[in-house]
Amino acid sequence: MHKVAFLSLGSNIGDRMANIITALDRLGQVGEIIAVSSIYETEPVEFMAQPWFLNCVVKLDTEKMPKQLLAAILKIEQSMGRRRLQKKGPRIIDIDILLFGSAVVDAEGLTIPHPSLHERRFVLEPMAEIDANLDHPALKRTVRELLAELPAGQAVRRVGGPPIAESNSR
Ligand code: PH2
Ligand code: MG
Ligand code: MG
Repeated sequence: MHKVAFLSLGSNIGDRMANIITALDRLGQVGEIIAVSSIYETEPVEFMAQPWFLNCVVKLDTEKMPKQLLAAILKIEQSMGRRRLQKKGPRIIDIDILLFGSAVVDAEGLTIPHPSLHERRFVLEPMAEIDANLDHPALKRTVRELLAELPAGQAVRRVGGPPIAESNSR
């Protein structure tokens, strides 16, 4: 069964743009990429003492179940050399599941919607670009509303259009 997932990609180590492009390429093997947001350069949040990130959001059509999708994502992160040293700290690549259809999942190691989605400008801005009317299945607010309710701060600036063509084949 096809499901539509929204994923957040982030990198703040090495060639950040190349890392995002590699991750997008590998995600194209996990499902069909329906949409990619622009690339944003974003101020680190939550753990501030680290370099600025490049972030984007991807809309992915997948036949995987949430836990299978998570396993595939972790494999991509590992294949790109990610080492988990500092929680919320610098990373070559981070791929997070934001939404999975309208599913609400609270399992060991996997919470959907992503628990910080609604507090992060680096997630909401690119998401709004893809679909501002999208509903947060637990908060019952659209992405546009969540963005409007964010306190000021968290610098994000668009630095380029979507880095790959959409609708990659599997
Ligand atoms: N990821 C984090 C913590 N802080 N800040 C920005 N700007 N972008 C991120 O991707 C990010 C972050 C933990 O995953
Ligand atoms: Mg993350
Ligand atoms: Mg992560």
